[in-house]
Amino acid sequence: MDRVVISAVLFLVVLAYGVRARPSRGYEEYIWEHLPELLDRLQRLDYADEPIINSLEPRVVPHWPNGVKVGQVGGVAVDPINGDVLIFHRGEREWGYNSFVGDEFAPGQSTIKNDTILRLDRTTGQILDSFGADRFYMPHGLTVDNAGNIWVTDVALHQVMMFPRGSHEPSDIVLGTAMTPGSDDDHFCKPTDVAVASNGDFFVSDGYCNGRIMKFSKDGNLLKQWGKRSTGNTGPLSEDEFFVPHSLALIEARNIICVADREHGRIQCFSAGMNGTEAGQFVRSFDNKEFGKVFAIAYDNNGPEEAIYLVSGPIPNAYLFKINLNGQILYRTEPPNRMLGDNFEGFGQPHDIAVSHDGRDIYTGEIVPKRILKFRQM
Ligand SMILES: [Ca+2]
Repeated sequence: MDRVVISAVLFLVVLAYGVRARPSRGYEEYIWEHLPELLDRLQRLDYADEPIINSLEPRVVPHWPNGVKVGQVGGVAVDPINGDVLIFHRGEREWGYNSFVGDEFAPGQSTIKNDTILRLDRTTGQILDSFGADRFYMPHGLTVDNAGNIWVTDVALHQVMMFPRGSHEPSDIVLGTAMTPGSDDDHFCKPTDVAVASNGDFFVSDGYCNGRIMKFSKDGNLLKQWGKRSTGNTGPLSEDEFFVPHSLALIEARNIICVADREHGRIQCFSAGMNGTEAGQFVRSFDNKEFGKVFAIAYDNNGPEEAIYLVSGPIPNAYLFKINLNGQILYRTEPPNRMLGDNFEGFGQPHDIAVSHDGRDIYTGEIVPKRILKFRQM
């Protein structure tokens, strides 16, 4: 930045000298006449040293979704069929210290009375549909598969549910046992997210208290599971040791399932086991101290190179990152809250992230503040 300032000052000195050398002409006249070339020079003079990628940082779309009130946002996803934005939020419920007793949801709490699943118009932000009242206790992950079915996880129910496209009632495939945490084949413990392959096979990250990834057939039969809960040791981590596997991103073309290993602050990727290969083989890790905790990830193959978006947090290390598959950070950004009318800067606690199918728009859902943001990439 210093270089930029020094160069700009030098440029102005040269400019002033040039103006003095033409006493018969006014300063403004000279500027206007030469403005295009001056601007061009100014740009080429300094900014080559600045990371060009900065110009690609996304901008928050103000006033989207205008007037839509949400509670803590657990999940956000984009409907691949029409680009609608789906939200899974907690209404009046908040996840606090007394929400759970051990792994179990604290007794005496009712279902959330609000509609917890919202379908928003990607352009206007209008609510197009809403449902999911009086069913959930602590909404967490939300995923829309290629057929438009909506998958959710509830960490109080310890269950995974699927709502067929257009339906407000879940399908017969309800996995896990309601209100009963566990670590065997029929139980989850605060499951966090779902990823669905185009053949219907799906993955579940399980979860806050189990450190495992489970792969199911489209009929809900368990095909494979791997991973172990973090031991909390400070020694070297094994590749399949998770400390809150919190979000999934399936890169189907590469036969990879990536896991946001939240508390370890890393992304662990494994073979997805498509086309008869074995699932759960470690492939690679994205690990960078700059990430902090990795809350959620999303994959995008629209740009000149494939990318993974992630949201980190909580404050003061809450950012939206874009990285490429070499692990390079392409940008790190945060919302300009003053512009949005909030009284603090940046993210509070971003919880999920989704990207539109054309790669132009990024959506984030936050716990603090309770909001969803739309970012548009330039
Ligand atoms: Ca999601």
